[in-house]
Amino acid sequence: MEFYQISDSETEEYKRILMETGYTALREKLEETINGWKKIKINIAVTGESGTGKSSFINSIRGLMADDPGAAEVSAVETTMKPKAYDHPDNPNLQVWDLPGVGTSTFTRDNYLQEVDLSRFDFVLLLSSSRFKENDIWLAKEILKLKPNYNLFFVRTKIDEDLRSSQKGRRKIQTLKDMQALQQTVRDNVRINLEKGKIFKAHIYLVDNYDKEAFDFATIVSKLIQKVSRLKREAMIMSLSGITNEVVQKKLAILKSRISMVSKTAAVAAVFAKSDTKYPAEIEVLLEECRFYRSQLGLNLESLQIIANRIEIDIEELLVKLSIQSYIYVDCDDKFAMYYSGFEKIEPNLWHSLPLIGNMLKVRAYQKQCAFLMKSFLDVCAKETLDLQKHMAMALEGS
Ligand SMILES: Nc1nc2c(ncn2[C@@H]2O[C@H](COP(=O)(O)OP(=O)(O)O)[C@@H](O)[C@H]2O)c(=O)[nH]1
Ligand SMILES: [Mg+2]
Repeated sequence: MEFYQISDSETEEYKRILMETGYTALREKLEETINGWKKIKINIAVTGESGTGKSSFINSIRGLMADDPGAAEVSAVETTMKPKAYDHPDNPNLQVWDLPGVGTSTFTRDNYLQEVDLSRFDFVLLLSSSRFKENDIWLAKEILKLKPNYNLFFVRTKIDEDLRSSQKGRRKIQTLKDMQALQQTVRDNVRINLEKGKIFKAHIYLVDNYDKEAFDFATIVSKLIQKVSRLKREAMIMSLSGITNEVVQKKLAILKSRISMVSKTAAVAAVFAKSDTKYPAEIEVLLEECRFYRSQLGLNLESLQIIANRIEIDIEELLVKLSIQSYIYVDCDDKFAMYYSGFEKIEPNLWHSLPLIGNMLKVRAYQKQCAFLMKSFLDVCAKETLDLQKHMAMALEGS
């Protein structure tokens, strides 16, 4: 990842902002540059007949399980009577909409398009747990009439059940090859089913809503990231929880790319801002960024608690078992200041003899020091996230 050193003119500009409008203004400038994605709205619609797995899919893509707080209600009976938006917990601008299918009592072909207004969605995911029905095909065609290359995905859910039932009534254990052949058959059937309805070149995905690493779940996530406009891509990645390994890797790359920018601000603060706490002025900027890593990678205590609940162990035990440290360093100013002192290399006395060029060099030296701290902390978080994912996968497999 490229690291951009602060230029003299940037230093001057930052310093001017700091002197003229204060530290808050400098922080706001940084905020605008690195958190612009938070203002970007992304809307994903999930539709299909009742019982096809809409609520389950929505929970999975939000990184939740049905009994987590804020999860969509999963039930064998129809619960979706009107469109309902689910916010992402960390980013209310990513909304996943649970839309009733066409043909329910309140949503008929006559009023569906007016009630739902498809133009506000970046994606429509049409779910079915068997063949796509006449109403589904009608809706798909209306969508494609509106915009021929609309991001419309056909999602065939409950593929795990197809595989399970194919095993029933047979003595021979189905091999991996048998399973793959069966998936291909389902995929072909969906394609034929859609072609009969005059829908060609459809994007078809097979999923088990309860296993995100199996079948095409990860591919859907990957396609969502790919197909969203370039402007929205970063927002999309940052708004998804680390639900698949690919999302985690993409998040790490984005977090790393912020280091140059954040370290510039921190360095200018270190040299020119007066701190109103007992800690150096750069601490505030660094701590906020490190806390952001933690929440982005699901290492805050609330997220860890959810994982501990899922795999049914005590959170304390989980922390010890995986030797998770990140939450300690960024727990409070005090602990973070201690952590930061481990990175302090700059000798204040050295600069007194060079008051003029001294400041520019000093800003650069601080920038390096701050960048090194963020890089190190991000490495710690990356390792912990991967350990946690592995541990969770193993624990859930064993259960
Ligand atoms: N085996 C399996 N069951 C699923 C899957 N998706 C949903 N279900 C189950 O199907 C039922 C209906 O799911 P729900 O998400 O409430 O569907 P909705 O009515 O479309 O919102 C529930 O009992 C779910 O547990 C899946 O991919 N595989
Ligand atoms: Mg539902």
